[in-house]
Amino acid sequence: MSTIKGLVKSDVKYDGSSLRVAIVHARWNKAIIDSLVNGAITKLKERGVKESNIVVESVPGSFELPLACSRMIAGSRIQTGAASVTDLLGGLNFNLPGSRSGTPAPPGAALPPPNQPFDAVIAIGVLIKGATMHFEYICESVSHALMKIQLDTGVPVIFGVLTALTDDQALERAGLGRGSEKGHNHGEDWGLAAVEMGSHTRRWAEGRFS
Ligand code: RBF
Repeated sequence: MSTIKGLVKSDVKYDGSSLRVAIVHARWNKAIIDSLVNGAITKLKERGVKESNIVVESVPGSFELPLACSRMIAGSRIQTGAASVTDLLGGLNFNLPGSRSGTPAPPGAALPPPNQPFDAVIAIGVLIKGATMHFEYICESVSHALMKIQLDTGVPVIFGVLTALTDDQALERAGLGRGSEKGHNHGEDWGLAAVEMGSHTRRWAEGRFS
């Protein structure tokens, strides 16, 4: 029987060839995380995002995802010289030759290749309910914080956090189901969402609407 639930695929194949995307993932429940991250990367590449424009960072758990997203967005702006005073007050100091903060580069030091700010960030975590209230607190705070970051920065933050009540629920949403039904790897949807939202926000920033 057909279902009315779920994502309707877009008719448009968004072009990711000029986009730069960061993936930040937690390391809790790593086997599931790996599948989700791989699914996201596969779709980013399928849409033309260059391997050199895909940056992958990891943090211990999902609770750390919002800070990582926030600081990586700010850091990518500093790399391009597009940093605001707020970014700089955020305490970043990469000590890159040519960067505006940190120790001055020695004369003749090679400048790093110019990087563009991230067009989208995918935050990937797998939260599985345990015996205590940890699950509820982390789910709630992380989802609110990720939403806040995308609204505050204007950079799309793709919500790649599974909030599962059982191991099987999480496995099935990463295409790793233990039964005959393997499930769908939602990481693929997150890769596509990053390219779509990165393309939209660039267009909207130029005042172009469809
Ligand atoms: N992090 C996750 O990404 N997924 C989890 O399912 C998860 N469960 C946790 C359960 C407990 C009891 C604790 C203490 C932490 C858990 N974390 C989990 C880690 C959390 O996101 C964070 O990394 C740590 O609390 C350190 O800030």
